[in-house]
Amino acid sequence: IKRLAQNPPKIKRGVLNKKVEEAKKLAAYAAVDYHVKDNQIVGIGSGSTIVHVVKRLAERVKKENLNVFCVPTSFQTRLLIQDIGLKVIDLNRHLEIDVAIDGADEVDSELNLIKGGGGCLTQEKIVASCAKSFIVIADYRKDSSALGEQWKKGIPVEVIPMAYVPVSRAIQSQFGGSADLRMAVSKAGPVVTDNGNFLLDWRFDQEHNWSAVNTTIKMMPGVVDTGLFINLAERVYFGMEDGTVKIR
Ligand code: ABF
Repeated sequence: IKRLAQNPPKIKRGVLNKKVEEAKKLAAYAAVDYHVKDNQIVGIGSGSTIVHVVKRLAERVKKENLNVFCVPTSFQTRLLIQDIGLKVIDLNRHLEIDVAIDGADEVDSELNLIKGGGGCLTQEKIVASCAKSFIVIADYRKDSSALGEQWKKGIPVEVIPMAYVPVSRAIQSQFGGSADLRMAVSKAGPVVTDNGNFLLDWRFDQEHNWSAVNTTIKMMPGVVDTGLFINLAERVYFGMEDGTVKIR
């Protein structure tokens, strides 16, 4: 037992990663194949699951000769779209998006989402709210009955840099838990979003009325937006461990 504890079998992580990656791909392909049609404006979210969306979309555009324009939700996604040869369009050119597809950090039984683990929540929420239909894709680990059950890193809140301390204190005093400045992996400084702002990660210690919490936090001076996506998602595709896709 001691030897096993010192040398844990390495295979397991590789197998898990492969399963998770396959689940992300399944969800992404299902969403692109069902929801994207010719002559559409498509919002493209951020994160690792979205990479599969971009690949599948590029495949379909080539094969079916589709005329699709993409609205990215982050700098990373813009590059991804451009590199693969898809057409990019900005919101100031086209106000209405036919369908937006994005990942999530956690999805509860009522399709409330925690997003922003990747730091792109504000642009993601803008694009989602301009879409006629907002579709979420995720692997099975994100499927939850109540927020906080699976995702332990807290709810991200994007703040104007000078406001991070007052906002953090206000969140903690009104709702408890701890709202901490997200630091870069190097610890050299805070993470800075595509919009030049900071992020707080609020680890809550009880269940809340998420719609009310979202509205209250959003009203705090200095808050740009929260990673709570309430009443936005129309449908969620979960890629499952057994190779199926679960739709909620
Ligand atoms: C974005 O990417 C985020 O809102 C969410 O934080 C994250 C999900 O990442 P991944 O697809 O890599 O799990 O959609």
